[in-house]
Amino acid sequence: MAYELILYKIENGVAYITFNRPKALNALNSDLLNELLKALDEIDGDENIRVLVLTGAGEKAFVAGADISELATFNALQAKKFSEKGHQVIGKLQALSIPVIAAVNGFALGGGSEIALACDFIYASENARFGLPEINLGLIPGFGGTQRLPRLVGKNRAKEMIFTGKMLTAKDALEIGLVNRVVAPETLLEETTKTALVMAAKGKVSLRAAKYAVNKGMDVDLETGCRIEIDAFALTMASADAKEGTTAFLEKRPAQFKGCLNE
Ligand code: CO8
Repeated sequence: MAYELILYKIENGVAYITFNRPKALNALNSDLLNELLKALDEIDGDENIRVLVLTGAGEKAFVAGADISELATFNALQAKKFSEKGHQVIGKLQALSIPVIAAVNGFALGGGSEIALACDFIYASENARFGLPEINLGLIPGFGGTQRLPRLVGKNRAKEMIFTGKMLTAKDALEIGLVNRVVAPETLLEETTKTALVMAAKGKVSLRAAKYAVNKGMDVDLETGCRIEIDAFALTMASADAKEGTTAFLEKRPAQFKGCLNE
């Protein structure tokens, strides 16, 4: 499918989705959400893609939230449908079996922060700003922010952000563990790609099993989480990559994982 509101490319096993409405600071309207869902379906069905990177076009924004000009026209039922659509797309993003990095290059507000929160981790440029400003519009976050933010940064920090609508700088976001790294704007994609390529060269089964174990384990008690890890570990032992990885170690050579870039 041809995309108009996102840019989509694949390089060296890494897929890149760029939100591409820079004049509206990449705000999310229904058409953009539909395109994003399509692209995620494509990625889900392509076994050669190892990692996904999300970023925003232009220098000002990752995504400045849901498109307020569209939002303002909704009645409660339309708002419910739009929120459900957002949850569907962002749920799909979180459920991808491959690692996903958000490369946040400017404003990540409202739905933009909520997309970043559904990624496996976030790299931010020094000019990144994070916030859930819906309270300033007489609303609350509607794409998962009230749920994912407290799970990542803790209940009280999340409440402060949601109740005040204040934006965090990249430095603040790093301090509370919302982002993993802060880099100069001009190096953001390069640094993100470096990490993406490190992951892309790992065993496919083990990478997926690791993501599955962490994500599933976070939503259950420790004992159940450990059972999930045991089963996922056993699955990796059955893979050709485990055989290759352990053999390569014993033979004192780099592992050549099947289906990986270094194959
Ligand atoms: N929607 C639509 N247009 C936007 C948005 C947005 N979220 N953000 C910016 N724009 C547009 C502006 O209207 C402006 O357009 P124009 O040039 O035609 O006037 C252009 O982008 C540039 O913006 P500014 O001139 O405002 O740029 P500034 O640098 O002065 O300010 C800000 C940048 C601070 C980011 C400012 O634009 C802003 O506050 N934007 C709104 C941020 C916001 O409130 N986001 C949350 C939206 S609500 C949401 O995300 C809820 C998600 C769940 C929804 C569930 C629905 C049911």
